[in-house]
Amino acid sequence: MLNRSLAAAIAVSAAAFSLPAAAQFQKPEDAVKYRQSAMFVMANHVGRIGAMVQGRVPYDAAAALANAEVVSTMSHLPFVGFVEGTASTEKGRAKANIWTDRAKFDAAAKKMQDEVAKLLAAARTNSLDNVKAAFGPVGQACKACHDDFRNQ
Ligand code: ASC
Repeated sequence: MLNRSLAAAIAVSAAAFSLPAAAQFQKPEDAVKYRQSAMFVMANHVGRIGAMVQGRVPYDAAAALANAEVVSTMSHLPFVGFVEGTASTEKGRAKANIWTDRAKFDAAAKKMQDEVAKLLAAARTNSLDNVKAAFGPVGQACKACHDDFRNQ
């Protein structure tokens, strides 16, 4: 049976994890910086795979897999940074419809994550053809969300 202090500690951490995302950022600009940073790292590693897909650098199965793993991890990170009230400022391009059409935005994020998961699975096969086939839909998912929810 749980003793009282352990039960209290569990209750405290459960409350901490259920705090709104905004509570994780000291100021709105930090949320913007966080999501942009996550996107930047993700795009960099997508680009490294893209260079192999396009034949600009030789295919290296281990490197492709390592990059796909980073992309997969990063694909889950930006969204906690889309805190209410942090639409487009001079520092960001997030459109207000992210918050007025949140279900569509969340679905677009999920679509990207699903395509990234397929890219990771493809990278695990060590086949450039499989990576090539999975790469296009990742780019399309990135672009679709940017077209709808990012100022140009
Ligand atoms: C990338 C990147 C994007 C998408 C997009 C796909 O590598 O930084 O924003 O792919 O360009 O069209």
